[in-house]
Amino acid sequence: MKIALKELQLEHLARFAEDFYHSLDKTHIAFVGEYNAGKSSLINTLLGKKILAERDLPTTNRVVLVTDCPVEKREHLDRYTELVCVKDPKLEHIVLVDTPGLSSAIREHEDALMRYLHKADLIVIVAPSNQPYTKEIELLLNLLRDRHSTQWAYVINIFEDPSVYEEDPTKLQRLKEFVKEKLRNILSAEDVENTPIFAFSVRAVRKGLNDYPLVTQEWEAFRKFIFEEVAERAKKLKFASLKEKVLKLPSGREVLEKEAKLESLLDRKREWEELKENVLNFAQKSLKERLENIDRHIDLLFEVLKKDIEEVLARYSSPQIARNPQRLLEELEQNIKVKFLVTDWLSDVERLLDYRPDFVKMKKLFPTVAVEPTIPPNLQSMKNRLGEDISKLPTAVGKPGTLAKWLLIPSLLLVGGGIYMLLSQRLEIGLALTLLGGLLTAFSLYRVLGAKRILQRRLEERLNRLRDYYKKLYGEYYRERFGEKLEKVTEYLDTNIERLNAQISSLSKKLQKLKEVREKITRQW
Ligand SMILES: Nc1nc2c(ncn2[C@@H]2O[C@H](COP(=O)(O)OP(=O)(O)O)[C@@H](O)[C@H]2O)c(=O)[nH]1
Ligand SMILES: [Mg+2]
Repeated sequence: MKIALKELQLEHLARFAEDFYHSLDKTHIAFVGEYNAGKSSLINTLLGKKILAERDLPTTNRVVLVTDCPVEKREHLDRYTELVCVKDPKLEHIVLVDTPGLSSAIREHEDALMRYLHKADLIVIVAPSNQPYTKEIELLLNLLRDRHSTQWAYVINIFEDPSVYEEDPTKLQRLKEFVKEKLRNILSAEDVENTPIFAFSVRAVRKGLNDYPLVTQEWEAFRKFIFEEVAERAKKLKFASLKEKVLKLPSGREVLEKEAKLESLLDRKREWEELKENVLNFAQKSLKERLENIDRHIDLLFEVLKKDIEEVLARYSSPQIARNPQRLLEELEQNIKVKFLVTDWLSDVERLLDYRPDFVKMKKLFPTVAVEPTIPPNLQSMKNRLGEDISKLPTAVGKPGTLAKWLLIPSLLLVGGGIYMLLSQRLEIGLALTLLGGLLTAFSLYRVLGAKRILQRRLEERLNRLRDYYKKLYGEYYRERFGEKLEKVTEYLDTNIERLNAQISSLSKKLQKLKEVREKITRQW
């Protein structure tokens, strides 16, 4: 084909075809399964070389493509994909694909793995014998079962001692039958028939197979399946599809298809951008509402508190307060305790500072947005602080009139003394003492009689200060926590938009190239 194109002097097209030849047209065999199922070990064993890290961290969310290329190398194709080139003729027409653990991937559909699996031609599910079928595997099957081009295979990696199976071969059969039964629940009867199931132990294979004839048989069948059956089919397919592509090119169908794809990518990008805008608007609105709600709540709380204090105060007169302030203060304290520490007021505050309902609502409104409703920190301590401050309130205002009360008798004595002096004709001293005594008496009386007013004013001032303080404190606390959480959401949205942008730009470039080639062909033909 290449030579034929060269003869036609279609250099461009020849190079273009070569690109296809080396990448797109290979058959991709993806190995998927839970973390630690033995996927990487299995690929290494198939190739007889330690190419992939075994016991890799479950967090490495990367797809690794292993295939044969002219030059041995390792390179990152993008953030999520690594290409390992080895010289191995067995891989001329196939790519073996190692994937991270399933559990983390399925949670985020747009994840690297899920994107990848949509283009895999054969998916080999690898599961350990002690857990041969999991919810994640079921989800995966469900997600991809309608893709008619996907073929499945199943490997049960025997982790326990394989001699158990050698002694009782029906055990192996039962293990396979169990998996087959599960597959029947999801795949069509035909697909299940076309899904070969193998059970062997990667570790036993590595140790040397002489001791385990049954498991050996299984392993050999699997090797043949991959390197003969699938690879052979891949070879035929590649030539067929290359031919098809080259023939399609002049007809312009390729261009049209790519243009349609580009259009749909642009649509999706617009959708995500719109989603981001809506999410941010919603967040802004609910934050505003919540802050107002916090203000209102605190106002109300202090309003009730004020009324309560007034009610208690009404039962006391100023002289009573000056004589025994302790009694009033204790009653106030008792009252506050009952009102606020026993009733639900403080839990209301705790609920008010919790942003989860806002994010639950967000998730309901925009199901595509990934938010985990975790509990915001410090809720308990924020609530306790208020409780403490309020219960300390009565003791913090002091005891007005107490000092004046003690001053009253000495000042009256002073007046008495002064009058006595006056009567004894000691006019100057007498007058001075009477005046001083009179002034002190008036002052003390004023203080004693004003005790209630002073107390009331101090309580009110303190209440207002506390109220404003807590409005500010809670407002800031909520704004900050909410902001942190929202940032995670925006990050998620931005990543998706960026990903689409990258796809769009790469597709546009391809399209451009395709158009150039097409133009050249039409000119030369
Ligand atoms: N006992 C036993 N251990 C195995 C077997 N296959 C793999 N392992 C071990 O299981 C661990 C996880 O293997 P790995 O290939 O990294 O799993 P992956 O996370 O699916 O890629 C490694 O320590 C392997 O040596 C097996 O057949 N039997
Ligand atoms: Mg691995």
